Amino acid sequence: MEKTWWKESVVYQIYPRSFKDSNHDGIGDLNGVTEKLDYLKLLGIDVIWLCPVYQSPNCDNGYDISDYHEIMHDFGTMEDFDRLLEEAHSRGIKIIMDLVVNHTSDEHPWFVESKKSLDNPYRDYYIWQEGKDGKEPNNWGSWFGGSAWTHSAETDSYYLHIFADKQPDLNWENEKVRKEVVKLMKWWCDKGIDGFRLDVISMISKTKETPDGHVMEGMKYGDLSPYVIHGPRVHEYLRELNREVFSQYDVMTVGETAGVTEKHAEEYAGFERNELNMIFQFEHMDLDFGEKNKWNDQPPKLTNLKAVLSKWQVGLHNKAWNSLFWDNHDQPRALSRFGNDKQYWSESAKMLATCLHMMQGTPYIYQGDEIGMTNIKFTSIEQYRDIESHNAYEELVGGGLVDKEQMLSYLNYKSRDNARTPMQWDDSENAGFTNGEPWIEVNANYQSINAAAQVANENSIFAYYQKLIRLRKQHEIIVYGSYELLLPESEELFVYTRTLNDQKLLVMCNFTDETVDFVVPEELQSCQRAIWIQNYSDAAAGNHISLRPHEAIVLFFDDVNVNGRA
Ligand code: TEU
Ligand code: CA
Repeated sequence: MEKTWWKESVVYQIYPRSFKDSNHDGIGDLNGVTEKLDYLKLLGIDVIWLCPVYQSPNCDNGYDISDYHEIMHDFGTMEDFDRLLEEAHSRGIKIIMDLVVNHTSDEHPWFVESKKSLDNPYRDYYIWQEGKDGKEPNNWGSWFGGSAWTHSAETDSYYLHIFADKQPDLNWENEKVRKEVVKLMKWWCDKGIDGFRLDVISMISKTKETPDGHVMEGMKYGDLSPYVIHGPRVHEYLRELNREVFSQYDVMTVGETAGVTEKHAEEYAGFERNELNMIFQFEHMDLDFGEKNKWNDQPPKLTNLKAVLSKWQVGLHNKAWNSLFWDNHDQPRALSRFGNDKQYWSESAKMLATCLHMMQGTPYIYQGDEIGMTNIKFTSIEQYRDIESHNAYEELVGGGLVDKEQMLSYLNYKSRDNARTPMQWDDSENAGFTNGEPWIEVNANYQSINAAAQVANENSIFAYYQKLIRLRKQHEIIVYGSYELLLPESEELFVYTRTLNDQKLLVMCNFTDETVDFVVPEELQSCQRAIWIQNYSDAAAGNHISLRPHEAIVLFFDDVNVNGRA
């Protein structure tokens, strides 16, 4: 397998609005990120994924861009950005930009022009259709609630928006749109950035036909996914971007591709495809979907979680590259979702990190996970800021489909705002995030859960992450070794091996609050071994191991004859 820097990197995702507020207006900003670069250096990460910082009216916190060449006022100026990039580079940290080119803001000048008249030069930059019998062109529902079509009075027609009505979809069929995207991408690359995280890039090509979508029972709108995901020309477009931009610079690209299977992944990110370096798949995030799509409050079964992640590990080996993540700015906190964020707070944070970081792929750490941040318990919809949460509440509670209490329980478990509460830096007021009024409430647990306490403690979750990152840098087996799942039927343990030449890693993770016994596979029992990392202070070294609640142990075996016995 070809060795590349992005395969060997650890990425840290920053949601700038919630990271660090340098001027105390309650909103995190670029200077705040610059201030914390030394913290990130200490953690040991290689790359920052910076969520959108472009000018935006913020209907969706920056995922609605109104100017691709300006920095959002809340976040600072282009000079601040340039300084951040320079300061990051001087510490050996790269920055990849989150870029949203499936849609723009409705306040982007292209859309302002486009909606004016049928013969405006920008008309075909977006996707317009005539209404049907005075109503929307079809029954498609937007992913953020309501119809996916919004009426525009100027021309008495409708524009498509997969997301909010303030996020009109660009028309990639139009060559001019593609040229604009190439141009703006090159502009950022010429500035010296190190790559892109491409927002919903699997949706840029739509089918020509736009029939009604399937309506799930009890729902009002039809499913548009079959017509907008992995559309007929998506790979042609990506190869064009690769030819014109990505291949011209030393950049990494990761595509956000909802709805991918491993087969799709090979198409988007296969080593020989010249499209993207890697993609985000969401199968493990979607396992707890219920009758109301993502709105649910029941965690998935461990066997299902293991089956999905293992399928991706094995499926992409030697063909494409995995992105490893437990959460991001669109997901609840991993520790609250897959671990025990109370009784085994520290153990399960470390266990989850072990389980992820020992797999094959590029690990992504979402801000705050390295200090054990948890979901927030809001008791009223007013405390939420997220447009998706508000729209869902209105649709499900307002529509009489779910009662209030139930919906709050769903939101407590699943809302995106769980990941968007301010980063907890120390135990001072507002967790050291701001001296002003934070744009969203700080989690009340900041007095015990914060970066200062973590950095000061050599047994902290933070210290554990440092060690995981160091191990990855020291041992190729973690990056390049092949993967095999053991005990697929266990609802308690997640155990797998990694193999490179005659070396093996045995990764053992207990996902429960109980002690669970495990026997080291026979072919390894008499091999020389070393404990690489463990989340209890004393791990058992024998062949019969009692894994304590949320215990994780990684054993390394050398001189293993991979075909059989040692
Ligand atoms: O997310 C796309 C996406 O798939 C989301 O709808 C996701 O399923 C949802 O947020 C899960 O709750 C990207 C960005 O990551 C997200 O923040 C944006 O809101 C969205 O695109 C629109 O740009
Ligand atoms: Ca600020």
